[in-house]
Amino acid sequence: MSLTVYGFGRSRAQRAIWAAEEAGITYDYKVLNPQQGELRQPEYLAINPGGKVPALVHDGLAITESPVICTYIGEQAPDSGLVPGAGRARVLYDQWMFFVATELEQPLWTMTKHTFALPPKLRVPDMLAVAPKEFARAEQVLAQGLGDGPFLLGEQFTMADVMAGHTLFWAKATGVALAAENVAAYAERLRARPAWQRTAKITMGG
Ligand SMILES: N[C@@H](CCC(=O)N[C@@H](CS)C(=O)NCC(=O)O)C(=O)O
Repeated sequence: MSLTVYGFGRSRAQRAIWAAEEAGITYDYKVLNPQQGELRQPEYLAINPGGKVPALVHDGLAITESPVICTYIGEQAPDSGLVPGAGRARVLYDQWMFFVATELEQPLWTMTKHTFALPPKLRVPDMLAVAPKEFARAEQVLAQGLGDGPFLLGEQFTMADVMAGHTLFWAKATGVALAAENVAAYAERLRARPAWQRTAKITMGG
């Protein structure tokens, strides 16, 4: 049975689509419209009680949280190397997956929320002074771990690069410049990947 990814345009669901494109697996993409309340419909809440995207359904199993979805997709293509098997490489992979979700992404999410995602009366302007500093600190850690790369785990591209790449594209879209030269070059290297180019077309039409 094929996989179904739920998402919309420029969202974390792009990570799931990018992952599926890298893995070369067959999937359906169901586009939901948040403006029309489609994330809050009972049918969707039964898949993701949080009413967020991405969600993945495969063989009756509903999965949420983009890093977990990327790993699950990579494991459908076990010979791809997209997800390392148990051992040291897997520990480093897990470390980067968590780092992106909890350290690198959070300041960007804070900026997004306090710029437009939250209703105006809940926005706290001071957050916009703190978040870029937090991002810069996390970017330094990424820069140090990446070194000469070309990828986070060295020569092997993995789903950790999907998570990191998408988050760096998000930074650029938010107007946050990448201070570290190796991180900026890494982001452009990832942007040029055919699987990301296809993802951009599928999710944003270009
Ligand atoms: N931790 C979740 C975050 C998911 C998330 O916040 N998704 C946003 C889009 S990027 C969403 O669906 N927002 C709609 C809403 O909050 O109503 C993940 O990484 O998958």
